[in-house]
Amino acid sequence: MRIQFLLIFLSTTSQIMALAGKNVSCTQGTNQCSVQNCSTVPNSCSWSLPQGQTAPTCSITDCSCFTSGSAAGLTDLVCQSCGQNSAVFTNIAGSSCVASTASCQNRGQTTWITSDCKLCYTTSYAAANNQCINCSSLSTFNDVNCQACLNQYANSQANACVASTASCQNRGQTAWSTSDCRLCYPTNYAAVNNQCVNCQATNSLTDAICNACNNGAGNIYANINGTQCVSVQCQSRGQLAWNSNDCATCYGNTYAYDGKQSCINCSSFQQLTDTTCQACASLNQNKLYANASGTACVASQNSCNSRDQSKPWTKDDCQTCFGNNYILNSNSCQNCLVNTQLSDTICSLCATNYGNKNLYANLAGTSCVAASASCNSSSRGQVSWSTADCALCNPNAPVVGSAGTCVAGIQTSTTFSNILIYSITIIIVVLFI
Ligand SMILES: *[C@@H]1O[C@H](CO)[C@@H](O)[C@H](O)[C@H]1NC(C)=O
Ligand SMILES: *[C@@H]1O[C@H](CO)[C@@H](O)[C@H](O)[C@H]1NC(C)=O
Ligand SMILES: *[C@@H]1O[C@H](CO)[C@@H](O)[C@H](O)[C@H]1NC(C)=O
Ligand SMILES: *[C@@H]1O[C@H](CO)[C@@H](O)[C@H](O)[C@H]1NC(C)=O
Ligand SMILES: *[C@@H]1O[C@H](CO)[C@@H](O)[C@H](O)[C@H]1NC(C)=O
Ligand SMILES: *[C@@H]1O[C@H](CO)[C@@H](O)[C@H](O)[C@H]1NC(C)=O
Ligand SMILES: CC(=O)N[C@H]1CO[C@H](CO)[C@@H](O)[C@@H]1O
Repeated sequence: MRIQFLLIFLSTTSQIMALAGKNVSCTQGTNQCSVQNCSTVPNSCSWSLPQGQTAPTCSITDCSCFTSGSAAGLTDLVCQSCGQNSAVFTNIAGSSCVASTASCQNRGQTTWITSDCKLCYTTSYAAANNQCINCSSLSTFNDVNCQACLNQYANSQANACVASTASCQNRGQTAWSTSDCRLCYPTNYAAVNNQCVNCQATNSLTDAICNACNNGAGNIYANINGTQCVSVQCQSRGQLAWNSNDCATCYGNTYAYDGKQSCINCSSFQQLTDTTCQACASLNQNKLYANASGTACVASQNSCNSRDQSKPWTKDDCQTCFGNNYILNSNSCQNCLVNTQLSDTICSLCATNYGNKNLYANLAGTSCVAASASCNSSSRGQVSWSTADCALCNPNAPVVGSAGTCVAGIQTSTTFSNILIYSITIIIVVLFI
């Protein structure tokens, strides 16, 4: 009974003593402590004039009218009256009294600091540019926000905060490291000459880039055109001798080692030599020799351009090396398409080659003609001349003369001019008589 009474007494006393709000200053010039003169209050709270005081000093009548942390409608004035210790400002939501260094709702000139942001908003907030930002829903990724929220930096694409050792965007004096490049850039980057370079690049690659991108192991050299990282020295070959594998790796798979000191493009069709063609043989269906113009490797039996005496020419090689208009004539290749020094032998071989009947050289040796026998009288033997053969063999003597040989048709006109001279002579004689 006694104990029960004591408890009731104590609790009643403590309520009376602890729950009356502290005295605060409301609007001057009236005797009333009211919502109008002080501030709004949470639902079941009210202002009152403390005993022995005169307005504008007022206090919250009973601070148990709200529970900090789950209230609604708190004001700084309510918190000044009821807040515990230095929790004299309402948070932004008006749900609890907090011990920020200045008002949350009426900040005035006081700069925001992260600790106040966390008290005034929630712990996911931080101060950036004198504002509180919600780090849980960051949408602007810049260095200021990333520093405020995570003590990090915005990546180069500004779509995430990253733990680089310095800013990605305003690097200042801090040298780039490959680890920072990888954090700051979207794909696989590496630091080369204090810059971040893209390891996925397919142009302008150098040995330094390939080395950095592959951490000094594996494909640490750039190929010749800088499109790929490869395992052998290409751009910085120095005195190192080439071989066919390295030529293909460095220059591309149409390249082969020329056997001397360089790599050659086996798909090129210029200034080819036997050496070139032999170096390229495995890439070129074993066409071992350069043709006569050096514009193709061909499958002749022997060299086209420097054939030694012990390797006689064949008709096939003549054509492979020089072209289909060539025939073999006493161990040399003869072009049928010439207009000088043609002989019956040449014409006959060319006629066979072309499948025509121009078996004989004309008298001047300038073309092959389809005469019925040689144009050379000593070779012609017993075959008598016809007008057709005369015309074909020698356009200047297209007629068969009385001696059975070809003669110039002009003989007729010679006769005519003789007649003319006779006639004129006769006329002159007559005139003088
Ligand atoms: C408010 O002021 C009155 C009169 O001066 C005083 O008796 C009372 O203790 C004060 N209340 C508080 C909580 O300080
Ligand atoms: C902060 O952002 C998170 C995530 O979007 C959200 O759930 C939370 O409500 C935000 N906080 C405030 C106070 O708006
Ligand atoms: C660059 O070289 C590679 C071989 O290393 C080759 O495959 C590629 O075709 C070359 N690209 C150009 C543009 O020359
Ligand atoms: C090799 O030569 C061919 C023909 O000239 C050319 O098309 C090709 O681009 C060359 N290859 C390289 C890698 O230069
Ligand atoms: C060499 O070969 C090329 C390609 O077949 C051809 O165009 C050229 O006419 C040839 N040159 C000779 C002299 O035959
Ligand atoms: C004609 O043929 C003879 C014997 O075959 C030869 O000696 C002579 O050089 C030839 N004359 C011409 C112009 O080809
Ligand atoms: C200055 C001021 O706002 N005074 C007001 C105090 O509250 C009463 C009513 O509660 C108003 O009538 C006064 O105007």
